[in-house]
Amino acid sequence: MTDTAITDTVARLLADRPMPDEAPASIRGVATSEALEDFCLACVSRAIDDREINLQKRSEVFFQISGAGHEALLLGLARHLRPAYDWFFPYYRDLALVLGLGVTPYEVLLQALGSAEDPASGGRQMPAHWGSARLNIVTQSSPTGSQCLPAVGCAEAARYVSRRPDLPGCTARGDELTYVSLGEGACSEGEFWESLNTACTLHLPVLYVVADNGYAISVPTADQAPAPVSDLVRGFAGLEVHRLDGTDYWAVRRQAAPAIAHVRAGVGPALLHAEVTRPYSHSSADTQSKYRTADELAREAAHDPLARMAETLVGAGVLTTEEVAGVHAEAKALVADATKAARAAARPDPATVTDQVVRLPAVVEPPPPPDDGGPVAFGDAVNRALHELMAADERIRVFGEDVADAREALLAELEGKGGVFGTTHGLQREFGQARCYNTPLAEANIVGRAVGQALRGLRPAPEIQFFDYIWPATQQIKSEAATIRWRSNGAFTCPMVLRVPIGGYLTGGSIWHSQCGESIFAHVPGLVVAFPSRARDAVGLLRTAFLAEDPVLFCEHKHLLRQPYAADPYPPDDYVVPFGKGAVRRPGHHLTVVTWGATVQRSLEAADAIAAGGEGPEVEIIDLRTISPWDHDLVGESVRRTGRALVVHEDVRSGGWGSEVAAWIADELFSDLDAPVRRVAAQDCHVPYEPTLERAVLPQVDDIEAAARELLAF
Ligand SMILES: Cc1ncc(C[n+]2csc(CCOP(=O)(O)OP(=O)(O)O)c2C)c(N)n1
Ligand SMILES: [Mg+2]
Repeated sequence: MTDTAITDTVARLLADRPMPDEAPASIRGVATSEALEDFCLACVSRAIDDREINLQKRSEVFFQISGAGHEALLLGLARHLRPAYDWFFPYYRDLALVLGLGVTPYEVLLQALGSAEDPASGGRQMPAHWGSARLNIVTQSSPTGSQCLPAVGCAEAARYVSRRPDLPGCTARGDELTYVSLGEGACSEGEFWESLNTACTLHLPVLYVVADNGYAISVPTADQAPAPVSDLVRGFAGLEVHRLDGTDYWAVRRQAAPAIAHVRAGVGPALLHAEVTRPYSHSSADTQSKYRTADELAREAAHDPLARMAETLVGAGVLTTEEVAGVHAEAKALVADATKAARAAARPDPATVTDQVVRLPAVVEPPPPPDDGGPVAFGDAVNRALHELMAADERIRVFGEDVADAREALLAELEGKGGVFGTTHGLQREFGQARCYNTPLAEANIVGRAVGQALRGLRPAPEIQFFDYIWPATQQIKSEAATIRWRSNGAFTCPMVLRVPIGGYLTGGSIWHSQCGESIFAHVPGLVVAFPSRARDAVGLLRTAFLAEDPVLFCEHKHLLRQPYAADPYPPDDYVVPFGKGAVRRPGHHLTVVTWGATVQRSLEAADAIAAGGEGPEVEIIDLRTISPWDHDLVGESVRRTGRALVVHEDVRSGGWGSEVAAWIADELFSDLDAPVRRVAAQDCHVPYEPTLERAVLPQVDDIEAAARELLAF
């Protein structure tokens, strides 16, 4: 069973069952042989569910969620889709689809049993979280609806790549489509609607499949929306919409074929809204008799897709009733064999559990570049670096709100916008609209589409306009981008450089344009957080970020963009800054200050005041440059020497990244310390508008100086 392709699974079920001579060559327009094969697969799919439920009761499987009731729909669709050619973002109930695409029962059982050999996740993800790099089935996550925007990004990438066949690591067929499915409950998620917006605006080849089984766990459809989704979406220009009976295999075959051909032809997206059943409870954690009557379940059973398929095949003289029972029995035996084989497969090794969280690019920092040449402001340096990087790598695409210059037709006569801070100015003019473009005003859309493009090997560089507005994208950053490598055990990666202007000290920025909050993202495994304080480091870190195979949150402090002290001569081409490597910005031997971003300069000023021109103590200033990962070695070496540590940051104090740094110092360097570890940070408060109030909330030079003096005197 181990290496058996699914065609062999079907062949085994049909081996002793030649089709009777009198059987029709086709039934309702579908070749009888195909219908028979799909019936066998449907029985295998159901048998897998039954087996897993049984194994779950015996605590061999730790969770179960079934594909029961959805089989005819998914097998009917799989017939028109191309594994390893089209791209797939399935839902957890898509067991029959993945079987139809070529995932074997053995592979499904490997995941359910949590084996190391589970090709989807190596035992890391729950059952029904599909993923097969071999078949273009993208690693699945659990948040309902979060697959939609990456699917759109994937379709976008296919178009881009198919016109540039030489991009390294990227392939496209030209007429592949992107399949994305969800339940009617998940259609309530905003990301679904954001994705439709872009799929329609760009006429992308996305096939949406909504499997409507009437319930989202216990919530009936009527509680989700005012009308069925196929009615709700009718305002989307360019979306082809079909409603179908997903329990009728033959109806699915007939209706899906033209819709899929439409999508494949590149005319635009289509949405199939299919009614299906849910004979089993939502999952092993649910008991549907608590909210569905026996009558209702009995009525639904009359539409069970397996029973309907069997009825038609028997009616057409292809199978007898006894043979139907025989197929079920053999499917069960086949799944039992697969279970046996999967039980014998290797168990995961706990020592490997932190493998594939993130892989840092192996770059070595050259000696500091010469300090000659005219200073370039932080913001201009970022702009220049983006020009340089995009010229060298056609996989890089920059997109977000206002990042483009202007409408193409007006470029000759206008200066162009290029971002609210001007950091993307001229990119559209130089590289064209395909490489620098505006998105809808929707942050999840921006990052979700980047995820899909990254999965196809591109190097997307999405921009969030202000850190204060990053939150709608949090799910895509935290639950998608940051988990893709780990949850797929390295089968998929998500390289993207997510640039975001951050921070305050703006006098007038107020709560909605001044937040820091990098600690929230530094807390997320799988995400690199860079936070440079000067132009040279911004360029070096940006270069490294585009070498990474993982998502990088690249914080560009708004206050630093134009400050003369943050300007540097533009560094030479080979200047890169490794992730997790800090820099000593001021040597000293009496106290170590660990900081990053806009508080680096404030710490330097405080240190100068304390040194009093060589009369006072010397404070060492370490600029971490990336806070995840951060440079434990540099901090450790310094604090061992000085015996005193102060962590300074602009983010709020409680739970800020300073808590992590301070805790580490206390843990690791306790015996080297001559004073407690202190923090200077923003008050636990929002950033206010009025300048004296802003000063009171954000850490100032005086605050740093006072804390440092206190520690020095301890
Ligand atoms: C964002 C998010 N919220 C809640 C959940 C918990 N949850 C898992 S499945 C589900 C119901 C989904 O219903 P539907 O989309 O109709 O799919 P079905 O299970 O009926 O096939 C819920 C609420 C989740 N996984 N993700
Ligand atoms: Mg549902």
